[in-house]
Parts: sequence; C-alpha cells; structure tokens
Amino acid sequence: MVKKALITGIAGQDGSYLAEFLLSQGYEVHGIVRRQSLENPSGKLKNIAGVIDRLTLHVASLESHLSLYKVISQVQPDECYHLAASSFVSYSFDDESSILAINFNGTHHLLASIKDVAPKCRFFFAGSSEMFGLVQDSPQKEVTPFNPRSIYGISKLASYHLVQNYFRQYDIFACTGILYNHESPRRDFKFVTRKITSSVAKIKLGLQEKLFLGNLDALRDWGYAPNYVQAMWLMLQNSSPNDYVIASGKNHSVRDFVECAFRYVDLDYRKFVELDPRFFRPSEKIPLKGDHSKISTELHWQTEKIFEEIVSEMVENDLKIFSNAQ
Ligand code: NDP
Ligand code: GDR
Repeated sequence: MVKKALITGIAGQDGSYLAEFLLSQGYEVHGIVRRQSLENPSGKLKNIAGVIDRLTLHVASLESHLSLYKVISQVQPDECYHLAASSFVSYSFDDESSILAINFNGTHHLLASIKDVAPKCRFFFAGSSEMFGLVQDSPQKEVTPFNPRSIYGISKLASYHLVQNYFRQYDIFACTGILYNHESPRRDFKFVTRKITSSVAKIKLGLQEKLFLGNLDALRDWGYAPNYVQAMWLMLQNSSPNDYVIASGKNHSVRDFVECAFRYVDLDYRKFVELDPRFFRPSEKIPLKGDHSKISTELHWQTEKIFEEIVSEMVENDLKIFSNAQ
C-alpha cells in the first residue's frame, strides 16, 4: 500500500524539501497551501515548482478549523507533518493574537481533526529552539527546562504541550521535533542567512552597495534544511512517539556567517556591512545550541554539511538568481 503524507506549509523551505524526500520514498504527497498562494504560483509556490505535478495541493488555512477538517477527512493521511507557521521571531509582542491563532490554534485544529476522522494518522509537529528561550545551560537537550521569551516561542511551547496531551489522552501518535535554525537556498529573505547571501550576491554583481544588519555577535546553531526534514520523517517511523532535539550542535556568530559569505566572493565584509538598530534584538547570555545525541543514538540521524558548505551553497545560488535577473 502506498503511504499518504499530508504536509502543512508544503511551499515553505522545509515543506518543499520534505515533499521531495517523501516522493523519493514512494509516498503519495498532499500539501496544504493558502488561497493566495494558488493565485500567485510563480511567487509563493516556487519552492515546489519542480515537483508540483506530482503533488496534490489542497487550499486551507491554519485559522480555519473547518478547512483543515475537510482536508484531513478527504485525504485520510497515514502521516501528517505540521510545518506551517508564522515563523519569523519577533520580540515585540505586538501581534500576539495572530501568532497564537496561526501557530497554536492551527495546531489544535489539526490535532482535533485527526482525532475525529483519522486517529491512526501519525503527527509531526515542528517545534523550535525558541521554546528554550533564555536558558541556564548549553547545549540544550530534550530535558532542558523551557523558558520562552517571544510570543512565537510561547506559541510553539503551548503546541508542544498540546501534542504531548493528544498522545496521552487520545493515543494519537504525535511528537515534536525541537528544531534549531536550519538554512538552505530556499530560506526566506527575511531571515539573516538569506539576507546576507542575497546581499553578498548583489554587492558582488554591483546591484547593491551596503548590507545593514543587527547584532553581529549573536550566536546560532545553524544546520542544513534538507538534512533536518529527514529527521522529521525518521521520527514518524519510530516504534512510539518521542520528542527529539534536531540541531547541528555547533555555534557560529552572525559575523562568522557574514565573513564566510563575503570571503566566498573574495570581498572584505568590513567595507560593506553597517549596523542598523532596527535589526537589533536582545542577545542571549547563554547561546541556543542543541545536543542531538538522542536522535543520533536512537534513530541514527546524522548531521550533513558543515557550516562553510551551507554558506557557499546559498551564496552560489543567489549569484545565479541575481545574475539571471540582470
Ligand atoms: P517557512 O516560513 O519557510 O514556511 C512556513 C509555511 O507556512 C509557508 O509555506 C507559509 O505559507 C505557511 N503558512 C503560514 N501561515 C499559514 C496559515 N495561516 N495557513 C496556512 N499556511 C500558512 O518556514 P520553514 O519551512 O523554515 O519552517 C517550517 C516549520 O519549522 C515552521 O513551523 C517553523 O516555525 C519551524 N522551525 C523552523 C526553523 C528553521 O530554522 N527553518 C527552526 C525551528 C522551527 P505562505 O508562503 O503562504 O506564507
Ligand atoms: P531566528 O532567525 O530568529 O533565529 O528564527 P533569524 O535568521 O531571523 O535571526 C538569527 C539571528 O540573527 C540576528 N540578526 C538578524 N536577524 C535578522 N532576521 N535580520 C538582521 O538583519 C539581523 N542581524 C542580526 C538575530 O538577532 C538572531 O540572533 C529562526 C526561524 O526559522 C524560526 O522560525 C525558528 O524557530 C528559529 O530560527 C529557531
């Protein structure tokens, strides 16, 4: 029997890689997109353009319980990967309602629908290192106490608790991957890595003069997105639902990323980078860095691509995009 997978956020960075991976494993792949995405396929659906003919897309939105219920009833998936979210982290708490409506209520609508009409469906939830927030220890493990400081982190942590309770109360195979930052040429331009690599490409091609950034000393644990979606799949092949930290286990600063990206095109970043207070966020005293030993030991997941390789692949890709656009 061909397995059916449903991916929310299929046109996002992770959703698109996961769709390709599941197709390569012989799955029938269904994905949820918003109506606006179908109206602008060359924009919002570009990440899945290469495989769109092999996917079945459904229009639904995380804010609408009914739309999700209908998709789950119709598809009857064996596995559901819940990746859609309002994924940009803001510390301003100025848009709490919409972030909670999308990230928390959306997770609830999906789980409740699965419980009612597809209780055998296995459920993966994309949690985040932002659930740990202000930490006392580094690296963080699955047992590290959570202390989120953004509404995004709170919405992910609340969803994590909901996911655990759907397993305990209703015996749904539901689990959370606690994902640290992961990047790729499909990363959205608002995130710092893609902002840097696209600017480096444009500066090299003479299309941009300066790159304005926030805190260059902020540390992140950066991994490779195609590698992280394999961890999601492994988690749903497990004998029982379990939560795992998915991380590279290494810290680099934004400055390291900038230096590496400019070096790739033989430029000195100090001539082009300027600080802009608009992009500053309070930095962590103890950095977010994950310990992936549980998933490596239990599910044999291994990290792929070192930091420098990820940076080079992203710069190379942006050089192609912006030279073709000229
Ligand atoms: P993206 O931002 O690239 O993709 C998110 C997707 O969610 C987009 O396709 C977006 O659609 C969709 N979406 C947003 N709001 C809604 C809505 N209301 N209804 C339906 N769909 C919606 O994220 P990533 O692929 O990078 O991340 C995947 C998941 O992993 C997210 O949940 C994120 O929070 C989490 N995560 C990601 C990390 C990372 O480093 N990438 C690290 C930790 C966690 P549209 O294009 O229409 O906006
Ligand atoms: P993050 O990613 O907030 O970690 O969330 P982002 O790339 O936005 O920030 C990473 C670090 O870079 C610093 N920074 C800047 N960030 C942005 N966006 N723009 C800048 O100009 C800039 N200058 C410095 C930030 O302060 C931060 O320290 C990502 C998302 O994918 C979430 O969905 C996910 O949950 C977390 O990673 C883990």
